[in-house]
Amino acid sequence: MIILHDPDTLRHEAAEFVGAKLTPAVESPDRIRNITEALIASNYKLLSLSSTEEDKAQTLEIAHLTHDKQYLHHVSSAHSLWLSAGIVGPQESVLPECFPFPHSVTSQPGPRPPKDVFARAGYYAFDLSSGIMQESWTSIIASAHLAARAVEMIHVPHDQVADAIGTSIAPPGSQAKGKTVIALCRPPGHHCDGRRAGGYCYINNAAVAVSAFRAVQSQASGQPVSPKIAVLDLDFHHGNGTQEIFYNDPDVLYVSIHGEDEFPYYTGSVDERGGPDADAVGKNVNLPLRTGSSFSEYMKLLTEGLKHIVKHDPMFLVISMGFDTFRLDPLGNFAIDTEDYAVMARTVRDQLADVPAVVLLEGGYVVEHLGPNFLAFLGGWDSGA
Ligand code: OKP
Ligand code: ZN
Repeated sequence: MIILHDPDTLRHEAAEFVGAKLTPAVESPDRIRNITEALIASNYKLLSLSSTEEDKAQTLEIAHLTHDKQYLHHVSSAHSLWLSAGIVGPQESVLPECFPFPHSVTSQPGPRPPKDVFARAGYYAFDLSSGIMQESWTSIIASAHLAARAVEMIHVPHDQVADAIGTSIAPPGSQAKGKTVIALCRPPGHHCDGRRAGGYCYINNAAVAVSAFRAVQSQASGQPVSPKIAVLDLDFHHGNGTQEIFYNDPDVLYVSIHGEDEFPYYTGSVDERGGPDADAVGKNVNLPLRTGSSFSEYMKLLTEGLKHIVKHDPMFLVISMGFDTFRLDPLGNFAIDTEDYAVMARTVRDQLADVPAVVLLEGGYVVEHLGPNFLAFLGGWDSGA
């Protein structure tokens, strides 16, 4: 098992609106610090990467496969625009002023983004928890790069991994069955739908992993191929962005277990099943769970979700792993404890032991419990079949 980290993911420190107050975002760099400290203390080997300009350019290219070009340009440039206009300071965040009116018969946001810099902040976001400060883009692209690199690592013999850092993709035959690479992504990705930031997400890292896997497989085959892939979203919140990006894609099964009627509020119901193409219907599986649910209730849904994934027979698995399902999380409300993450991980691994997997960090907001919860997950994963 390889665990990837990039110190650049710690640079982003945005503000968000909570009720009437502008405060430091709950999604903080201390989250990653707590995990890396716990990993080092437990003698896990962390691969600390730092992306080159070429890595960043390649990552952006992969992100463009599922994200609007002008959207990404906005995320990367909005802060410097606002800074030179004197609207924000370096540490202050670009945040929306006005959102498009999605159901109005008279307003037509249309495909063309507005010229006004304030209007654009609203056009390219769906909430007030995805501020952009001076160093946000550095972390956003580093986070997406970790997802892409995790996929490349799947294809590299793990005993040669030290040599592999910085080298290109290994030949396809070297892909061992069921390898796992874990990426300490930050900011998270699953709420970003390709043209809107939201819920602390700016680039959908799971979508980047899917695109990267397709690229590697296509390169290996010498022609575009579309292998079957599954995304299992275990964050407390529904991954509306990942759902939207792959909604009509029959090759990508999206399965999510999440808090019912919780953020992002307007998605995540069982009747969102994929489509409209007939072969994509059934390739989106939402498993909402009531407030206060216990781990045994959670496990029933996990078992059901895993059945769908096994039936899909994926060649590759992406896990959007959030630890905000933890009992003390300020943004979640399930009754899940540290040791349960070992059971959760082992259960997934037992069903899908032969499928290469990347695990991408999404949420989880009780900083001092993140390390222990992460370690429990890794322990369970390693003990699986
Ligand atoms: C992101 B992920 C804070 C409101 C925060 C956004 C929640 C984003 C969750 N009082 N609203 O799925 O962990
Ligand atoms: Zn979450």
